[in-house]
Amino acid sequence: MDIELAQGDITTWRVDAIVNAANHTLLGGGGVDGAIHRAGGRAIVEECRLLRADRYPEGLPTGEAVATTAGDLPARWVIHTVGPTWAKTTDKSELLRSCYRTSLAVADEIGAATVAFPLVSAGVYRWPKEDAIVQALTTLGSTPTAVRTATLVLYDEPTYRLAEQVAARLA
Ligand code: AR6
Repeated sequence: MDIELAQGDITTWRVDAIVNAANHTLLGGGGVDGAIHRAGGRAIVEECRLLRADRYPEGLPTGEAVATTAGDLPARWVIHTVGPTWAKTTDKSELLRSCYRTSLAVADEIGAATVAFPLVSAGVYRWPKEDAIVQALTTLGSTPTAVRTATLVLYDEPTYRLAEQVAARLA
């Protein structure tokens, strides 16, 4: 799989699937989740409501992923995953890596060949950006998948520059 870095608003990405840094409720929130729900329209929240009623009455567990329509977005699907919140005293990085692995597994199930990821957990959930980038790139680079291209979309310029530095160090 090719792994690319890009900067911008993931809701504008024309790929098979974009990943959403969601929360357990699947019903929207702030950050990239809010942006996806605003730009994607009612169809996403309607499908999320059905998923909550049928498959996830208690909510989507941290580290897992599930796909819905992308509604009005240029992508075909949204893959919702729930990252862990950052905690100084507990190492939750396995859950963060699980978000990338399970999102790729869902992409394989639905036949998505191109997938764009945000930097899961690195906003409202306060994961330090540099480590979030390391977890993202190392997990994407080591997960067997039929996905052809994974793009890590960094929202702002400083985070994009940081991701370039981390990628160069890991290469
Ligand atoms: N495109 C790309 N990246 C974005 C965009 C965008 N449009 N908007 C924000 N980011 P966050 P989390 C970046 O907070 O930390 C929500 O309320 C942002 O700069 O979206 O996993 C959910 O409902 C950061 O680097 O997700 C949950 O409750 C990264 O995306 C909670 O926040 C992730 O930031 C999830 O928190």
